[in-house]
Amino acid sequence: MREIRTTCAYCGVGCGIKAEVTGREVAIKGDETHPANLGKLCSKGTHLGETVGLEGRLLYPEAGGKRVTWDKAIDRVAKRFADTIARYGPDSVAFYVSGQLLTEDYYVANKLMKGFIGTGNIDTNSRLCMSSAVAGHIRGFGEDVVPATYADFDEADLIVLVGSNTAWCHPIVYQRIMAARASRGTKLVVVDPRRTETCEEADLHLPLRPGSDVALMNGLLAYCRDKGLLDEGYLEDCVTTPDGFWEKLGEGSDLWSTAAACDLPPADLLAFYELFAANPRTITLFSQGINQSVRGTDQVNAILNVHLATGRIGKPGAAPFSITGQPNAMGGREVGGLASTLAAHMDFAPENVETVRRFWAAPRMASKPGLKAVDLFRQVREGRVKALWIMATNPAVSLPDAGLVREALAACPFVVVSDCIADTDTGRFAHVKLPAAGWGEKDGTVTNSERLISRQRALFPLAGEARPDWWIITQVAQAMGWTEAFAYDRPADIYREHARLSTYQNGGKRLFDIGHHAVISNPAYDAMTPFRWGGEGDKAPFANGRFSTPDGKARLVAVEQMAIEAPLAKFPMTLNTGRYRDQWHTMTRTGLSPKLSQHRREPLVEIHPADAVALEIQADDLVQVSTPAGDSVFRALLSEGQRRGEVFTPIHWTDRQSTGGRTGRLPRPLVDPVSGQPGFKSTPARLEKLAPEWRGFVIARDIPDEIPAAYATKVRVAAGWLVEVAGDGDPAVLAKAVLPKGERIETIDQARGGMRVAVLEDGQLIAALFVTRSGRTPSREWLIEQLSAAGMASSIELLAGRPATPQADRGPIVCVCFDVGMKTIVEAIATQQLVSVDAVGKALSAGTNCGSCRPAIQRLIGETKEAAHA
Ligand SMILES: Nc1nc2c(c(=O)[nH]1)N[C@H]1C(S)=C(S)[C@@H](COP(=O)(O)OP(=O)(O)OC[C@H]3O[C@@H](n4cnc5c(=O)[nH]c(N)nc54)[C@H](O)[C@@H]3O)O[C@H]1N2
Ligand SMILES: Nc1nc2c(c(=O)[nH]1)N[C@H]1C(S)=C(S)[C@@H](COP(=O)(O)OP(=O)(O)OC[C@H]3O[C@@H](n4cnc5c(=O)[nH]c(N)nc54)[C@H](O)[C@@H]3O)O[C@H]1N2
Ligand code: SF4
Ligand SMILES: [Mo]
Repeated sequence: MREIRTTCAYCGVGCGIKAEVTGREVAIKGDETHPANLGKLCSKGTHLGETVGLEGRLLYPEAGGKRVTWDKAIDRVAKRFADTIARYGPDSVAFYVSGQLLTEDYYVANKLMKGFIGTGNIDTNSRLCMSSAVAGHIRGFGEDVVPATYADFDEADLIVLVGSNTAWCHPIVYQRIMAARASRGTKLVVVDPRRTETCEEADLHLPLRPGSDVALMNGLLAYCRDKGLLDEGYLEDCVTTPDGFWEKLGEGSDLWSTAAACDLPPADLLAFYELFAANPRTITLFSQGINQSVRGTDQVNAILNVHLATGRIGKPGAAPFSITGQPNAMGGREVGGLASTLAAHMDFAPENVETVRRFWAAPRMASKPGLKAVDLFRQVREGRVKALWIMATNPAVSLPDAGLVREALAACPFVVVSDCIADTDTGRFAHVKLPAAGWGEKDGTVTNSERLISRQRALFPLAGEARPDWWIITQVAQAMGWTEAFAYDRPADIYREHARLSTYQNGGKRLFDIGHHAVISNPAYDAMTPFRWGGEGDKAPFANGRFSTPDGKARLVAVEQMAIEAPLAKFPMTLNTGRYRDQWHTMTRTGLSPKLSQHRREPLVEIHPADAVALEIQADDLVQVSTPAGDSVFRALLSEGQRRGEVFTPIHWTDRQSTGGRTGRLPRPLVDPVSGQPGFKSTPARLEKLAPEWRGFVIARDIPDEIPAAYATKVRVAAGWLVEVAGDGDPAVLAKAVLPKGERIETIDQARGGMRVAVLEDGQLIAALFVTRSGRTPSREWLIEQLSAAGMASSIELLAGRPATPQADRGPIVCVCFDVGMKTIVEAIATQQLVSVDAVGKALSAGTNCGSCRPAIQRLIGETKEAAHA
């Protein structure tokens, strides 16, 4: 057993992990010495060990669907890119990369495209994620700098979460906020149209009208001015205020107009403003509810304006805080991996282009920004971009209007995909597939949300013929003739060059400067402990009131609330999209974990009960969601947490897991005019109840790729798969397609038009299918257990779907670490009069390991109390 310190594969919190490695197995623990998490891990980090096997991995290069050697694959990619460039010029090729690459991978991809191929056409999925924050920071501060750290949560008196489901998407940050609240009574306000689990502990939840955040923040700023809360000295010395800024702000920013614009009770709005007035130590944390909007950059600046004007920046516990999504979104920004930035926090100003050209000794420097993601794929579809290399992202699923993206990929003459997974929606369009090293095999650095650079270290040898992304990119660069410029032997070589560029002719112009690592030795790189760039010493960036603009002053940016799109006659509702607690994006990795698949077993559309009544939709009905871009089918979940007229769907399910639940098909390709970030959170939509003739489920050790059912969504369970299905016609067609050979027992329920089949091998259940036309289907849990249970159930039990002596029904699993179900928790709360999450933890252990389910337990305590009073 070896113990290796590394960082989590998933979110931008960037938790440190202590991995105990034995062969290809790993026990995952939180690293108590890592400043980001101090030993804690959420459900996804805790269960990383379930995702490091070789199942589904791409293990060797493929060209034209056939296995080839690395030499052949690299030669093919290099030749095709070189030919395309020779015939059509550098702008005819592009890279589309990812915040899930390591900084070293990212650096060489950016260098190859912008310095050697000679075009700005390298964009990243961070365009879909952070680009409005980047653009807002540059407008306000002159540089893309996040002026906060997690330690600020410990010192703030008020934390405002805007457009962030922190409890699910940044759980360890959420736990830190909860700890601060418990110890010093920090106030918490959540601004989100939906009532998410993040609202469970909040002092105030503002369910504002989607897209009205500028009005909310401008109203707050006007309130601060009227109450004399502006920091006049700071404004004078450190901030440039455009002419007419205050006059413009005054129009329509009074409390009543703001309340109307945001569709909020004026009393709630005032309560928020008063909390803000009373607590100068304020952190405003924001995320996709702000960024993913066609007015995202303005929304970011509306937040920055408030902090700048009240001097709540550069001080302990006071800052605007754009939290990042992907593990290395920040590292990508540092190397300049966006098409709109150049390198090392430099833009395309002619003197920067010259600086970087000289540093790289670049033969062919890009002199202007390249295509941003949505435009890039448009140009691919129109045939202007003819060779595309996609690394560590799944755009066939995750870009808006995924249907159009698929057309683009299908039409593109040459598509290369580097991924660690063999069969992804995007990989299906690849002419060449390159096997990338997976999380447990990679070696390099990542930067988290708070500018902390940490090492990610390899735990295992490379799987099959998989290779690190930096190696693949530099091999192609060398094959294209740039041997010396890409002659790196190890990630440390690349890191040193990146550090040198950050300091090269910088002279204090940019805060991103890690020049002290320009000559870091290989052993020191290997042993590197987390460190932060930005402020001087322990100080926050901008603590001295100097910003990265030519005159050193920050800038207020006049932003106006844009009119919000009125509902369309054909699409009267509004679709909002986002994440589930235990799945990561397109499920290529979390989807392998049976534990993580317990939290949500299907993609659900969340609807307000009153809307559901009007549409004659009941809980668990199948519902078709249609938008101007496309449609997909989801299971209905009625939720009081939705605003009326608005629905929510999760982004995770892909064609690999389902026929329904395909959120990616629904958003339109509309983007913010400054940042180019798509407005994923707001799409006109229509809902229709579907009435398939039958519905039910299949569980099986193995499931074929194609499932002949109108609706089918699959998730991993212990020892196999669970597929929820619905369809028309004879279900025997489905049974024939999905059930394996073996000893078969079955019943047909003529009255209800049902069918129940169990398939056994040596007396052990290997598959089962339950469908019904009008009746109920049994709970899935016991049957799932029978796939791996040693004790053999009787035929009668198997066809009933439950044991002869009934077990207590635990309900859906809430605590995945200790397998504690909802019904068990509710019963304990009621019978033992448990009033706190800790009390539930003492009684049942639930919530005492990773803590991700604590907000859910809190909600159950509230609901049980309410039910008792009703
Ligand atoms: N479990 C899990 N965690 C993740 C990820 C994951 O896939 N799964 N992905 C990571 C990544 S890359 C990212 S970018 C982050 C995203 O983290 P978050 O931004 O927290 O997650 P989302 O669910 O996309 O959206 C956040 C919230 O914005 C709200 N919202 C929608 N419209 C508006 C609006 O107009 N105004 C306001 N104020 N709010 C609005 C939504 O209702 C939603 O609850 O999560 C990271 N962490
Ligand atoms: N409707 C809607 N759409 C959205 C969003 C939304 O909120 N709503 N959110 C957007 C956001 S914020 C994001 S970040 C994107 C995420 O969307 P994607 O980036 O498309 O999602 P992932 O599933 O993370 O894709 C990563 C891919 O890289 C592979 N991979 C993992 N590690 C490595 C590696 O080290 N090397 C290589 N070469 N491959 C690797 C994985 O197997 C996977 O196929 O989705 C965006 N799309
Ligand atoms: S909060 Fe969870 S997913 Fe994010 S880095 Fe930490 S353990 Fe990983
Ligand atoms: Mo993201």
